[in-house]
Amino acid sequence: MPGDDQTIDGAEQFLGFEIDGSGFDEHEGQVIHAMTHAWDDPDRVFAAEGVVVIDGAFHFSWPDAYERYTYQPVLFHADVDGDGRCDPSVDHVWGGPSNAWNPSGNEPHVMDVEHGVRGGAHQTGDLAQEHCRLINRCL
Ligand SMILES: [Ca+2]
Repeated sequence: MPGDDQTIDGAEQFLGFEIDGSGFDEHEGQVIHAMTHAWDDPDRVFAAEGVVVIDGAFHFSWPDAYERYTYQPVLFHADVDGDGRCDPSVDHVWGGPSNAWNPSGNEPHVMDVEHGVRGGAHQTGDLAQEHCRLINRCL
C-alpha cells in the first residue's frame, strides 16, 4: 500500500496526485471513474474514485497515490450509459502513463487532462477492453 516510506534525505517515495480534467462538456453530469496503479503491477491499485463532471470539468485529489519518478498509469472511464460499469462499446475509455515527476521536495504531481487531446483521447479495441477490466475491479 502507498504510505509514507521515506528515503534518508526526507524525500517521500509516495506523493500526492492531483488530476484536473477540462473540456468534458459532452460528458456533463456523467460520472468519470479514474484509477491509478503501480507502473509495473496493475494489481497494486493506489487510488480509484468516481466524480461527476460539472461545467465540463472534474478533479481528483489523492494523497500518497503517486510513486515518485515513475510513469504511472492512470485509467479513465466516462460512464456514458450510467450503469456504474465500464463497457467500451457504450462508454468512453482513455488513459495512459503520467509524466515522471521527481520534485526536490514532496510537492504533489499535478496532471492536466483535456478531453480528446493529450491524455484524453478515446481508446478502442483490446486496449479499451483491458482498461475496462482493470477499472471494473474497483467499481
Ligand atoms: Ca457504463
